Amino acid sequence: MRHENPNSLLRNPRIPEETIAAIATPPGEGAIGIVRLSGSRAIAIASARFVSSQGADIRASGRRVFHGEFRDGDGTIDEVLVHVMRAPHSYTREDVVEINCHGGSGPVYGVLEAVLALGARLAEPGEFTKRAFLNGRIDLVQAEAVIDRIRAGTRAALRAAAAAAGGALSCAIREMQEALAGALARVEASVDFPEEDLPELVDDALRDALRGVHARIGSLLDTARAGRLYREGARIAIAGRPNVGKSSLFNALVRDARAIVTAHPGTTRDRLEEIITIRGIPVRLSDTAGLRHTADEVERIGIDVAWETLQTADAVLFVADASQPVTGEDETLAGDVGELDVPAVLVLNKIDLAPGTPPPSAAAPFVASCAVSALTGEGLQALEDTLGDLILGDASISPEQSMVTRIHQRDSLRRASEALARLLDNFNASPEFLSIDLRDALDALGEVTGETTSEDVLDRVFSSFCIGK
Ligand SMILES: Nc1nc2c(ncn2[C@@H]2O[C@H](COP(=O)(O)OP(=O)(O)OP(=O)(O)O)[C@@H](O)[C@H]2O)c(=O)[nH]1
Ligand SMILES: [Mg+2]
Repeated sequence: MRHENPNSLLRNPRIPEETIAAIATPPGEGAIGIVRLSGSRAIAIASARFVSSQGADIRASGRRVFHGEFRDGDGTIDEVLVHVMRAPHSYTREDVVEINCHGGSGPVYGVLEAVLALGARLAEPGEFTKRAFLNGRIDLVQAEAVIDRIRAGTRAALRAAAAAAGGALSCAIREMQEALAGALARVEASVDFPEEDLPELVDDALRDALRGVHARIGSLLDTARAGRLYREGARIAIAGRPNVGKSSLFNALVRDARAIVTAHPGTTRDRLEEIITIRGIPVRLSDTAGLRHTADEVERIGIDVAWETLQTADAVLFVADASQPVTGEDETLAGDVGELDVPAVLVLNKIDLAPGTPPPSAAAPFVASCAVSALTGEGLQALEDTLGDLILGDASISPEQSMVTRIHQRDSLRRASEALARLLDNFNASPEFLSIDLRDALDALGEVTGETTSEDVLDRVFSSFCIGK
C-alpha cells in the first residue's frame, strides 16, 4: 500500500484512534522517569489517576505543568509532575501527556500499568514519531533524523542530524519536486492540447531546467558516502607482524593506555576496539593480534579474528617496524592485505629508532603511507590527516549541508536520476513518453520524504527506534 501525501493521511482511517503509552526514559535508576501518552484519550486517562496538589483539573485548565500525585486503586504510586501538550501543539500533533515520576522501575512501571489499565495501549518502537509523520508534522527524512540525533556519537554527527531534522534534505527534495511537477504540467498540456496555438511548451528552457534537476540529484548522491559516515561511522583496523607496535599505535590514537604493550611478540590476542573521532566522523579503531604462523592455539584464534576484522574494515593500517629491515614475511603479509579489497595505509613505526629513514613510498598495494613513532607521537597528526582524506574521500562536506544518509534514500534518488537520464536522452520523443519518466522521477523523490514510501519501508524505519520515541 502506498501513501498519497501526508496531509491526506489526516483523513486516512489507518491513523489509529487508540491512545498509546510508553516509558520514555531508559531503564534503570535515574533522577526522573517519564511515561508518555499520546492520543485523543491521553488527557482523560491521565486525569483519572492524577490528583493535583492545587486542586487543578488537567482537562479544564489552560496550564501545561501540574504538580500532584498519581494514584491507583491501592493508593499513591508516586509524586509526579504532569506536562500536558494539546493537539496540534505536541510532538505527535495529538494530545500528549508526559508524567514525570521518580526514575526507578517501581514508579515508572506503576504509572505505566495504571494508564494501561484505563485503556491506553503499549506503544510500539517509534510509534510516537510515526504518528508525528502520519499526522504530517514531519516528513520521513525528519523522522529518520530523530533517531540519528539520539545515536549521534560526535558533535559533527549531531549537527548533521539536526540539519536533516531542520529540513536540509527535505527542502532540496521539495524544490526538485516543484520543478518536476511544473515540467509535468507543461508536458501534459502539450499532450492534451496538441492542436491549440500554444507556445512551444517542451522547449530548450524546459530541457535545461530538467538537466539542472538531474545534476542536483547527482550532487546529492555524491554526499551518500559522507552521509553514511556521519551516521554510522567508519571502521579502521590496525594490522601487521607481531611486535611492530600496533598496540602502541592504537593507544597513541586512542590517547589512552588501553592495549597491553610488551616487548614480547604475540602480546595481543583479543581484538580491542575504541571509538575515536577523525574530522567529526566516529571511527571504530581495532587493534588485532600480530599476523604470523604460530603453534600457539590462543594466538592462532586471535589471528583468525584479526583477518575477519580486516575484511570488514573501511580501511587498514598496515604497520611495519622502521628499525628492522623489511622481511619476506612483511612482503607476503602486505600482499595478503592487498588482496582484501580494503584500502590499506602503510605505517612505518618506530622512526625514533631509525632517524633519517626516508619516508616510505605509497607503492601498491598501499593507497598512502606515513612514518610515525607511536612512542614519541611524531607523525601521528599526519597519519590522522591521511585517514581523514581516505575515509571522506574528496567529498569532505560540511555536516550542515543537505546529505543523503540512508541506503533507501540513495536508492530512490538513483531511480529518480535514471528516470531523468532516460527523459533527457529521449527529449525529442513524443511528450507521452516524457510524462512517464517525469512521473517515475517524482515518485522516486516522494519515497525519500515519505509521500510515496511503501508500507514495509516505513515499518522498517520506525521499528529501528526505541520504545517511547
Ligand atoms: N622505540 C619505539 N618503540 C616502540 C614504538 N612502538 C612500539 N614500540 C615498542 O615495541 C614493542 C612492541 O609494541 P606493541 O605495541 O606491543 O607491538 P604489537 O605490534 O602490538 O605486538 P603484538 O601484540 O605482539 O603483535 C614494545 O616494547 C613497545 O614499547 C615506537 O614508536 N618506538
Ligand atoms: Mg599488540
